[in-house]
Amino acid sequence: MGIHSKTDLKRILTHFKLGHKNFDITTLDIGYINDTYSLSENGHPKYVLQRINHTVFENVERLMTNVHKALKSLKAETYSQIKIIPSVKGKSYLSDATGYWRVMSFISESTTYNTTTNFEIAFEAGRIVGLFHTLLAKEPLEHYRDTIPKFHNLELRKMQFLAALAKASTEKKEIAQEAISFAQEMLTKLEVNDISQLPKRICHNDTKLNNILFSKESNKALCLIDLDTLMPGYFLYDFGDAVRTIANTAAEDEQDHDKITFDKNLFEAFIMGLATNNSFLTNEELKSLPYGAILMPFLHGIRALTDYLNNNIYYKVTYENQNLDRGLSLFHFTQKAMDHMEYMKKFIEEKIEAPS
Ligand code: GN1
Ligand code: MG
Repeated sequence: MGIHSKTDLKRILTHFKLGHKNFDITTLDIGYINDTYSLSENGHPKYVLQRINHTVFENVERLMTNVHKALKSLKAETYSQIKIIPSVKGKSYLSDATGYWRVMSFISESTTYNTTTNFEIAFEAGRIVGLFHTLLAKEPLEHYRDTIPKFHNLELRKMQFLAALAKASTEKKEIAQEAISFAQEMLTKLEVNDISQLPKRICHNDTKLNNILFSKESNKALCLIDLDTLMPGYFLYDFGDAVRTIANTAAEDEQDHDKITFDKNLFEAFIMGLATNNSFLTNEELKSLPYGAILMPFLHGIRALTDYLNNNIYYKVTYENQNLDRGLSLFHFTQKAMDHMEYMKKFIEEKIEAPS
């Protein structure tokens, strides 16, 4: 069992409106932030129990309100609905001495992929990310609150990186030398881009491939999961996060950099899937997409590097230098994406219909 005992977890479950509480509880080793458990019946997962990281998400009430609102609009024949199971007090989460907890339905016969080499999966990922945005396109932005202010803000991540660098030990700085130089070089390059004129939309803000559910049987994408960071943002964020995990067939913390790819065929399949949605992006947004494919891996890389320099205070790590490995690997992909900038621009122009 993970960091919570079975007795604790069973006790938590008594506070939720579940028909019975006799589930087999297993730890799901997913994500770097929350603690996640699967609740199964006769070997079939039925629900997901999660402890929300309250240090990262300071206002859980706000977060759950965003999720509730979005779920009301995320309804379509080809989009599976995740249900939030209320607490016996009728709330969308439970807060007690052990933290903030929620229970969600598990979509049967569904699965996730950390990476893929399957074009059908890449295509489906594009289709569902586009569908998600199409369904949320008319949401009034003012109805949603920021769950993590300035989450994908380059200036904030730069300040946090510089603060960590100023405090880091000489030894750490030496070990991370290559990553630190790359970050500094890239910051100068990226800072000149002003995206503030782009339209804001309700974004998922963590559209990595393993936050998309797929049908085990048909490979169809079913829906997006992990709506914790759902809040206003720019479409290029969701685009970039998807591309960094689809065009790259290696793990996010891959240490063998020869394995890191910018696979054009997978990228193209993703774009073709995205293009099946009616055009919902402005011309300016379409032009900004290649930048998103550079910005997002870079932002995740600099955040991982910052956490390494800070002695791993934010992300869960399974070994001491994992944040550094993630940083280096993400920077490697950033470079690959930069090398494909013109190519991405051309392919997107050709395949995604601009608004008339
Ligand atoms: C974190 O825990 P998880 O995997 O949902 C992070 C994301 C990163 C991701 C992997 C709130 O998400 O931004 O994409 O790790 N979430 C938060 O790099 O920081
Ligand atoms: Mg997440």
